[in-house]
Amino acid sequence: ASPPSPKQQVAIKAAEIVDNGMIVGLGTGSTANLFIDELARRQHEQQLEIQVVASSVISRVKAQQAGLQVISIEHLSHLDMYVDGADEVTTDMQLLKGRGQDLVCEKLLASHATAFYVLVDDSKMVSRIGEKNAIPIEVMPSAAQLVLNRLAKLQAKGSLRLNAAGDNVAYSAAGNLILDMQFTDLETAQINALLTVMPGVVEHGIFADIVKAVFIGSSDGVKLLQR
Ligand code: DER
Repeated sequence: ASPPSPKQQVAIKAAEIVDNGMIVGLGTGSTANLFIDELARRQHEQQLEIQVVASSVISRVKAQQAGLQVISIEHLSHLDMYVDGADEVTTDMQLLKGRGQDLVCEKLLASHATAFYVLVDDSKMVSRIGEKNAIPIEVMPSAAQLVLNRLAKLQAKGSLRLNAAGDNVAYSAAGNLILDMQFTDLETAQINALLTVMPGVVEHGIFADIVKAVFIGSSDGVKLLQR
């Protein structure tokens, strides 16, 4: 078989730190899928006794099909770890997420987990958040225009996310609309602070200071950023 790709290598590393008896949160996306596969492999090969909770329907279905024991978020007593991908990572471990449609649940589980681990390949590394992607801002549908107006006053530019066909707005898994916005003259910490308290904003893609470790896969192996 061909050697594991950088993304597979980080998924393997993350699956190795799962211990018996843990409740493990599953992220959403292509890297999270590789982690689910590795976790299922470990459970099968080493009779691991774990339970999992998923950040999306697609990850729940994948986990169930892989034979993992899925519990619902409503019944969570605690969450030992949450493992997910990201769209951008800085060397001081700030993240941008939300290119998918499950941001609300991803951040809920990431923030409540005892340990939040992020799996990326080195293409996701940036020197500042927002360098390569817009900031996803999930808004109450009725608040989209009000929030857009408010952000325009802060020189932010962007638009409502459309569906794949481009012929309608995209709704998130939580039933909200998503504004993809670029900010020019505000620091990440300022954007994070203003979005976190802005009425109408349900969630946003800046994950500041909640990551325990980032596994970075590249052609020369796996690097670890640790808090
Ligand atoms: O939606 C998200 O935040 C996901 O983590 C995602 O954007 C990362 O996906 P990938 O692992 O497929 O790159």
